[in-house]
Amino acid sequence: MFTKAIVRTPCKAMLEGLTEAEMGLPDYDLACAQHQGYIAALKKCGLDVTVLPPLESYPDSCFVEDVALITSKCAILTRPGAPSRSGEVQHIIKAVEQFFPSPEHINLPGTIEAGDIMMVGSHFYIGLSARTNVQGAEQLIGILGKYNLTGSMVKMSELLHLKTGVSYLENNNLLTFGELHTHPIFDQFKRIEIAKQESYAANSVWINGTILVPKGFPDALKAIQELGYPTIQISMSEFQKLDGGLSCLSLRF
Ligand code: CIR
Repeated sequence: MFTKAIVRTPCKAMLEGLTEAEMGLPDYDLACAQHQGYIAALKKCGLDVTVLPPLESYPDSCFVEDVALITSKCAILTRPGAPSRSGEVQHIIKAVEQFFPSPEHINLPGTIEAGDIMMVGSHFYIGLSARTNVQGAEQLIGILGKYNLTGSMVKMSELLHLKTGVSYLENNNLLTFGELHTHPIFDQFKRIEIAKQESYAANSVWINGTILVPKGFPDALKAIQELGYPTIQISMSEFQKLDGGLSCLSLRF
């Protein structure tokens, strides 16, 4: 069970955030309203939410998931592979230290963005993407080992982050999209394939038995509900324009 979450309010500079989505610029006020809806959903799932202030110098800073990995046993500050995002890490340290006073670090030449990390029990799958490299993944696996946790690498070639195309819903259920649907490393899971036109919903989030699903993806929603999960739909359109999935907006632990 998770009890806490950390989020960061979007900044006005989010309009300059990294994106390959070609969906137009986000509407800042709508993004803030959607962010409020996201926080309300986290609270509804029983989480205590720490809300950090906007950081105008970092357009992508609301995507806090990428800058730290928080497990039940340790916290690890990452080293984003996107140069414009590397400075975000120093701004999350204080919030993380409130819960884990001595967080671990990933050091260059290693890079990791935690959108590339998927937790399955005590095991962590680490996607090798344009943002996360082998050195970063090796460092992370070494750190996890100190806490009796394990990790393995997942080669990827198409998606931004591992969790862009795969989400673990507990109970052996995995939402998958594209190259990750057929990836042999996930053979032991029950895989629920999300179609291309709804691929954004492959990033859905399990929180204490409920699945948060982005709004507007009816087939994905139905498939998740048919597995027996209660769901909460969240409007994410303004974050989708920045390639930001539902999981990216929070650290959950
Ligand atoms: C970026 O490209 O870094 C942001 N615009 C989106 C980050 C999405 N994060 C995630 O998937 N974990």
